[in-house]
Amino acid sequence: MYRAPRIVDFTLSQEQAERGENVTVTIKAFDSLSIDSVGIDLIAEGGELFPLTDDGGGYWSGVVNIPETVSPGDIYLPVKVVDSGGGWSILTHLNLPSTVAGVGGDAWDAPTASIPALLIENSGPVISDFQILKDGVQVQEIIVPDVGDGASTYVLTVNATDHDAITVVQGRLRMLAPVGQDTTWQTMRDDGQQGDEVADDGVYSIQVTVREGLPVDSLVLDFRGIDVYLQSTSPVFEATVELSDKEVDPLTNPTDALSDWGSTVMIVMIILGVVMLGGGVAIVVLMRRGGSLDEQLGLNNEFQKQS
Ligand SMILES: [Ca+2]
Ligand SMILES: [Ca+2]
Repeated sequence: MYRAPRIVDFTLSQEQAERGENVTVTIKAFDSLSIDSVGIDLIAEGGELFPLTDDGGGYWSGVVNIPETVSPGDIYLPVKVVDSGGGWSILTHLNLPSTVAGVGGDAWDAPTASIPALLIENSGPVISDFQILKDGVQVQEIIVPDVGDGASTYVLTVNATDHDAITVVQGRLRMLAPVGQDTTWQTMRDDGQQGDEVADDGVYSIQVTVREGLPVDSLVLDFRGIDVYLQSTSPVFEATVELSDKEVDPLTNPTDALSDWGSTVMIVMIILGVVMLGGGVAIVVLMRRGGSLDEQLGLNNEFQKQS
């Protein structure tokens, strides 16, 4: 009588795993014929068939890489057992020993049990790479407009990734939020609209209006994402923003300096040039009059009188 292959023992190296993680599986297979191969078949889960190697004594073991496509929660790793007669089974249950027929027996009293489940862990979206953009160009700080100059607009962006679909990405924007919403989570967008440069690229953006005369301060903004299983980024991602009343610093931002400060730099250079030219003329005159340059300049007159 032909009997399908079955498994009588199944152990996992761990009870839970992240997607992308490796888990070691050891199985004892049983068949009335010899067993050709044993593998963990995750093709239906969007993964592949992970072959196990024959350790002898009916045991087979190997490493399974948990596919990114698996949903979080408890899963059973399906075991594919192929025997030398070409029969095969995909199993998620164990045949427990029978008091009548022993291990692997098919007797009326042989109970079955589920193999141990593996808990696929879920975490909230990973937030990274906070950026401040002004007119599409990355900047290091936010300049608060002087009173009377009107508000100015910046775009804040973060990158968000998750194994699962992301439902929403939000920022808690303190003084940069609309009035009265300092601690409200504001929804960011990834639809290519209103300051978001590229739709669906995982870079989430939000436009902020910087009101004139805001206090110059350092702000800690919070960002989080929530995935389709309602798992939230924990702890929240913090980004520090400097609010400044300084104009563009020509040393740290040479491109802006050329456009915004070109005329000022030119005036400074002209003044410097005049001073240096004047200095040069004075030194020539002093040297012609003879004597030590220090003496002529009056630098050590006091010292000479004492000696
Ligand atoms: Ca997730
Ligand atoms: Ca985007």
